[in-house]
Amino acid sequence: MSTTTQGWDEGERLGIEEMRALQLERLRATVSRVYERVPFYRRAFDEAGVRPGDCASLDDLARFPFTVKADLRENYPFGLFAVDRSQVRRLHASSGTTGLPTVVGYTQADLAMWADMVARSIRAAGGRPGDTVHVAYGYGLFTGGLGAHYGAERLGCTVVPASGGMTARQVRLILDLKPRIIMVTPSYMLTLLDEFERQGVDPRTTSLEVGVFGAEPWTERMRREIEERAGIDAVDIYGLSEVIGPGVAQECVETKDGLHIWEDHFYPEVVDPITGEVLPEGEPGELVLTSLTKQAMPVVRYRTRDLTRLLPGTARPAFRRMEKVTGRSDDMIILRGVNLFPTAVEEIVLRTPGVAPHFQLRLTREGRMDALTVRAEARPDATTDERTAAARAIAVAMKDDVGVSVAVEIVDPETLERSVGKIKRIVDLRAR
Ligand code: DLL
Repeated sequence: MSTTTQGWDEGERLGIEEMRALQLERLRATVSRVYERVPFYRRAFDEAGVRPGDCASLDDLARFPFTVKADLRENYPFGLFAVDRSQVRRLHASSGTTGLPTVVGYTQADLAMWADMVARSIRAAGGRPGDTVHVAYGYGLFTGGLGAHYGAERLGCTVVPASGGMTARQVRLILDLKPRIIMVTPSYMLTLLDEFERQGVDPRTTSLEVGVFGAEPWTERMRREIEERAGIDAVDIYGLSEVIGPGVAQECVETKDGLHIWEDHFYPEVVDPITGEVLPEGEPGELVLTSLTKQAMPVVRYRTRDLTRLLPGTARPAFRRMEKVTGRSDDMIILRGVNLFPTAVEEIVLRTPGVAPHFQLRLTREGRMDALTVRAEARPDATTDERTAAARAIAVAMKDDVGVSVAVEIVDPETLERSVGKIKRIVDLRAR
């Protein structure tokens, strides 16, 4: 099977026809590989009545069954691996929001491909060899820190492996080591900006020029806030541990128009989240990804639950784009008939003075009615009056813009539960 030790810029030279041919070759190798080596896939393909040989065109992929997160859990920890354990060089795990973690593995070649894709991503974000990159994604089982780290090194950058937390120290490191690029969750970037301001430093005056933000959904409004307050270009990076980690798709700094999917390694489809039917380009639905070159843990038609749509390539014409992720299909709340995504609440919280854009949605049931409480963190300097006004403003906007009546609680800064820098957006207490 082909790997990418040739380099991160390899696939960027392909035209669309060459890309499709390469994808088909790699896809066929992948479905054969998993059928031969992973009992889970053999069973799933047999049950669906498909054989690797049935994959004669890229469209034939639609005949193959989906893989879902529960399949990883049921085969915990190593059941989906396609190589001998001795070939596995690294494990990562995602805590997930419920139950068992999911474990993913990488061979040496997988790690090289991953570093290539993150290097390509940083380059598309405007990074260059010789730049210093401050990595504030968490290091550890989460793929963010180490994924960003090896990609930046692969591109030829100097890495500051800051990891998450210790906000005051992060600010000190940025001021002293003068990185040009920061890689961090967008919500933690806002915390860093608050800290700069608390220390009396105008964040616009630092050495930072580019932020590569991902691991959680964020909006155009959040981009504007970060770009204005930090005086940087803010671009989006997407990925998930089941597929590789960060570096599946990246927004290009010159266009900022959605994320180019690195299709020479990750084949995208968008499907109807309910029927599973493949949707045409441009239609919104759930992103499904198939790895094309992974060895240790290939995935075929993995249902990401992330909602987006596919668009033609722009800055990198051979790679289709995915629109900024608007939410997850399992994050959608239906509250008294109104479909609601956390990103809609984010828009409101962001424009409300006195609160930080750190919020959580708590669903409860009162009698037979579902009730939603928006809990948002106050800004560190907000007065009691400002907190009261913010609560009122959020409730009014939720009613006027989204169409639902909610309760609002303004909580103290840094009090909402966080895991690897991501706030758990939805706490659903209805079933209890
Ligand atoms: O969050 C990998 C990553 C690290 C991506 C650093 C980007 C930067 P997981 O912990 O497995 O992996 O979580 C994957 O996070 O299915 C999305 O729901 C969400 N997500 C990741 N990137 C974005 C993004 C990492 N740019 C899950 N926009 C995914 C929206 C994102 N959601």
